[in-house]
Amino acid sequence: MIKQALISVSDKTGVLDFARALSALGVNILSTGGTAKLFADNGVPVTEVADYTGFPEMLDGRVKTLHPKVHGGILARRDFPEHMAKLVEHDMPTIDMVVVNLYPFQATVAKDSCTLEDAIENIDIGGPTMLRSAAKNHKDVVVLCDPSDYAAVLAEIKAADGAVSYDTKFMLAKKVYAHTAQYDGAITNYLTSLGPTKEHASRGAYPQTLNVAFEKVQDMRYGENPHQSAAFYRDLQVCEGALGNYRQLQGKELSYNNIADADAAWECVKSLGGFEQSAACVIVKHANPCGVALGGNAAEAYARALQTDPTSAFGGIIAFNTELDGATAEQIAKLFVEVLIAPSFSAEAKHILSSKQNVRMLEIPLGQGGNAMDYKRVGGGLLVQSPDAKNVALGDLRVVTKLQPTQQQLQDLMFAWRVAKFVKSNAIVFCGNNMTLGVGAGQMSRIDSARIASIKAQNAGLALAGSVVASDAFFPFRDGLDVVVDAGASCVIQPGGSMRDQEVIDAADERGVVMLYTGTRHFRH
Ligand code: 93A
Repeated sequence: MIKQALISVSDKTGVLDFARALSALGVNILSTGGTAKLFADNGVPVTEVADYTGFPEMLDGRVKTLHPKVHGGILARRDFPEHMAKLVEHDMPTIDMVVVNLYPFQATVAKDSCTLEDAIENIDIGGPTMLRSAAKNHKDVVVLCDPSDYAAVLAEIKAADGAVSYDTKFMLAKKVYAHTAQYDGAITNYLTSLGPTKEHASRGAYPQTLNVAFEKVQDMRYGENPHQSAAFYRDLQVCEGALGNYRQLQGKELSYNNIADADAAWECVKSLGGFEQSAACVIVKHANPCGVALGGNAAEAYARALQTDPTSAFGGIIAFNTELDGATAEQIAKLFVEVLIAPSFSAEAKHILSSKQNVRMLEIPLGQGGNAMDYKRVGGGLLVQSPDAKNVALGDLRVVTKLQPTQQQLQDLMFAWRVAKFVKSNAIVFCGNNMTLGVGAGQMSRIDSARIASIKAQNAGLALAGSVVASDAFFPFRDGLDVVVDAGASCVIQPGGSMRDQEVIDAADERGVVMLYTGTRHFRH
């Protein structure tokens, strides 16, 4: 039975209605300054914690709820007679519900103007202490740290005549420890990213101790291979357009490899904005694009992407940057596909694909932004880097040959370069007319990637004469360039930066092709 609740929140979303409902159920409400004022101003009966404890809020609010009468009321074991006797002896009624959310530390340090003083003042002490007390005693205390739980808990209280089930209380307690751990993690990340003294405080450095928090989305049947176990965790700070925000509309359970491949396809297709043709389609197999194309609409983009490597596309993952419509769905339904990804699926597409119940359909908003950090696990450690978010612009390109590119070549070069960024190194990507013609991926030597890309184009019956080609890193020797020119390329884009750049430029001039430097490399491992 909940007789008394302590409510102290920085984020006041939904709290007034919640308190009003609790009060109507006869619950006595205790609150700190700002929260108490909100309730009093809106006619919800409330007792200030300061009046309750007989101790004023002091030290600019640093000490508000840190009082035995608060923590005794929360922590006393209701099934221990000695505990309950102590409460009576010291006039400490039980506190049966704690509703707290914390000073906005993460939002404060995210601001560029944040000083160390600002950050420190936003380290909440009393709030986490109450949350941890209540969560420890969750058998008898309901603890809420997330406004999105108010409605369900209220419904349960109403349905069960003032009681909340053990399962709910346990779930809420687990949530609290995850929350306070994350909060302390954010404080540690911030403080240990600063220099050794306040004077040396610098922003943006990688913290000495890195705390990252992810929440589980699902367990998986198995990992990369059937003998490995696996689960998918979502970044707690997931940005809108990231894979972690997927909504599965139909299909079998996602596997570990599905998610890894879906991420590669989605990141690639998202980067294909800003071209004359606005629809883009990316087909991925084993984390590499095996067909990428632009089109006037989704169906055209798909048909062209499929041409690059129809053999590899079998069992692939297909992503679109535009709504997947009925006409496209009809074409896709002819192929064996593992996963389809799009910002939306038309009603007709959903209907057509419902006959292929195994196909996993993921809807993801086409939002901006990306991961703040890239992580890569290595034996006994973690590599952390900023993501490869750089998109080379036309103005960044430098022509290094005597021959100049045409407008059409420039457009194709930009497209090829965007795609090459998502192909595992060494990446060689032949393109023409806004579609991939041959993709060489993941070889240990660049010349082998070049040979493979040209063989793949040949296998697909796609001519490379007059094509453009992108190389994700420089050609160390002229031999790689000779291979792509022999295959038919007339225009080459690469970062430059080799000791033998001049040898490669001379070779390009000798072979009568155009070559441009991006000045940016896109290794992907
Ligand atoms: O400064 S504190 O660390 N000291 C406290 O004793 C304390 N008690 C509650 N911060 C404290 N709180 C926090 O105040 C809560 O976690 C909540 O975020 C905030 C609510 O303050 P108000 O009701 O005045 O808006």
